[in-house]
Amino acid sequence: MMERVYIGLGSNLAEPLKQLRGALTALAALPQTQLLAQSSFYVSDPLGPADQPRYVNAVAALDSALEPLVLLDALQAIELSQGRERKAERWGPRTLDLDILLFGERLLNNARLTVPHYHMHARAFVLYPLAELAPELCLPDGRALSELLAACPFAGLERLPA
Ligand code: A4P
Ligand code: MG
Repeated sequence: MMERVYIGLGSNLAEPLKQLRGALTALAALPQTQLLAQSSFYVSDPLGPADQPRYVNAVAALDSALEPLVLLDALQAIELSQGRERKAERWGPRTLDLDILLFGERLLNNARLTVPHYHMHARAFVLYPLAELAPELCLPDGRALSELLAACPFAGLERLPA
């Protein structure tokens, strides 16, 4: 069964736009998966340690028949293939971060995967690109994306022209 999946993409090292374009190409090539749409690219200051470059973020919509942990493995393989190093520092700089924001209507909470992504509700660099793809979206808990947006200022985000 195909389920609608939203992926958050982020990068702040090694030419972030190039990293995100490479990641989108890799997402489009995943087995049992279709890349349906991608948002614009958005630039913002880093959340977390301030001594790192600004981020570029985007959101992609997929239809996938992969199981969530199989998809997570595939996303982590893409991160590694694009030079991601996992460091101890929380929220440190990275060439590529791929987060599963939503996986159909599923609520997942195991050692490797929390879905919906734990901080998506309050992050402008997730909510605004997501709204480009699915303005009418509701989260599994019933909250409307429009409601979350109303509580999350656009200030600080810069949408790059297509
Ligand atoms: N994991 C659990 N749930 C998920 C999920 N829904 N999707 C686990 C993906 N992975 C999930 O991730 C650590 C572990 O989370 C994985 O092994 C997986 O099993 P990671 O990518 O190694 O670590 P991380 O990304 O550094 O940690 P975290 O807490 O996910 O960081 P965030 O929340 O992704 O924040 N500022 C701006 N402006 N833009 C950004 O994109 N990103 C971060 C990273 C910090 N500041 C930022 C941005
Ligand atoms: Mg991550």
